[in-house]
Amino acid sequence: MSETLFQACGIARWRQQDCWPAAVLDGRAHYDADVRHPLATPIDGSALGWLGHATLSHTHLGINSAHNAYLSWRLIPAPQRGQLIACIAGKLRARRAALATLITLESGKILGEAEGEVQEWLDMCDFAVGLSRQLHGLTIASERAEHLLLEQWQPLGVVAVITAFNFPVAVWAWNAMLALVCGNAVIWKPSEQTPLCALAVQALVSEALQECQAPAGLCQLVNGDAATGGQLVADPRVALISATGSCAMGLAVAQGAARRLARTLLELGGNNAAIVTPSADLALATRAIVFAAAGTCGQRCTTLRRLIVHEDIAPALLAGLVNAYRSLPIGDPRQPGVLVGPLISASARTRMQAALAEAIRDGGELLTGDEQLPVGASNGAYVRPAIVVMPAQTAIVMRETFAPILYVLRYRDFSAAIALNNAVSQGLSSALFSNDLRETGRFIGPAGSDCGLANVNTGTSGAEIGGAFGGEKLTGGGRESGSDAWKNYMRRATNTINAGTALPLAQGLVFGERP
Ligand code: UN1
Repeated sequence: MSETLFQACGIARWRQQDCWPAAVLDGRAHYDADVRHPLATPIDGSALGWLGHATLSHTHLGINSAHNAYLSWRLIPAPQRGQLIACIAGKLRARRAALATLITLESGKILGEAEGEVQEWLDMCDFAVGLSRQLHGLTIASERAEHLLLEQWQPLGVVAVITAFNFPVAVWAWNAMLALVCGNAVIWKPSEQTPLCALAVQALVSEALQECQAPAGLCQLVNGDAATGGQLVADPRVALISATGSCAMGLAVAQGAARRLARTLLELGGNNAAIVTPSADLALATRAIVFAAAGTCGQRCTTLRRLIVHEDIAPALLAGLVNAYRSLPIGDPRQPGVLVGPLISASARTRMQAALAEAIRDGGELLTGDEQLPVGASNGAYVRPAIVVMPAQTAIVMRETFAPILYVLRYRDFSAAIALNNAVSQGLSSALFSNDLRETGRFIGPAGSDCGLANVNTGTSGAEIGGAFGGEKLTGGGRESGSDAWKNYMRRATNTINAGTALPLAQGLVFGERP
């Protein structure tokens, strides 16, 4: 097993008789001898040990201790809280190569993309440290003499973070770096498919907490399942549930949270489209489409799934794309030069094949992508990314299949292209390839793309952390990472302060004696 890697990531000490912890609470590992499931790398199916399962009492203890940590952490001035993030960033810089290798081993994404994911955490650290001196409210002109009207942002409480396998580190970092700097504690339920990345993150953060003499309970980790998520959602001490994953999971979280009117921050499925118009730079569009549709083996929430191309340029664009797809280096994601690694599991490959079969039944023409690829003698779920030309936007096109399938739709009129873009129930990301100012204006205008991300001449995936990230409709409406997403992790208090000796009432109200 990858002993040296586990040591470099600070997690080797946590493995007991081939079993990884069910939870890490207050920096200490907890095990569950009764329930455990096997872990394997998607690269070739080789074993990575066993994972314990967080019990009800692990999660209960984790929330309790996180809540206690929050009670003291909220009193620490925000710029000092920022110093904890700076310390985390320092440790991460020293461990970046090891962590990227672990991300590749556990999620199957290529090393370059895993390095990008670590960079995304570092970027979030920079952003959060800067933010620690800028958690600003407003002063508002009061209608009353000698009165001050203020808005302040206060820490919220315990933030539960639920993440998916495809970004096993970065999406936690979006949430945790902001939550901590805003004065909160975090309890994390990572994907059951990528617990080792979560343990490596936890090991690093535990060291930083100790070094900065911050409460050990500020970051808790529970390796559980949907029931664990349900427990986090139901617990009244959890102030915010931030969840990333499928629309079905998000609906369950939202319904559970609604029962106690808890706050949610949801980043769910996408069914992202790119429109390519006759004025587009086709060479640039082709490169962007290949990265967005085939990168990460089609397993980003921002992956390009629908290509809406003007019928006059469709033959030229598709010829270039098919060429590029046929020469995509697919294989072991650790090898330099490889651009497409395996799908996360054999069942993901089965779902991809079922979607392709349905598309073909609907009259789709498969241009590339019907082979299963044996890579060496391995057990990985390697596939060639698929392109399917569809006669219409049928049910399968409207659904998100978490695999590299690009459905092609042709259009004649630009309004029809925008209508196709907006016709799906998700609203995460979208792109326009055009050199026409009027088309661009319409696409990013009020009657244009209805998505949270609307890009021009760049693909649907690979957002920077500086902007707010998230989408509309079944994508859940949440906004994470940059811009003012930090406000999700704080509560707003409006303060009216009377600095005078009279008691004027708002709206000029007279109650009893005249002033
Ligand atoms: C995700 O797939 O859940 O914009 C997040 C991107 C990445 C984040 C993706 N920065 O593709």
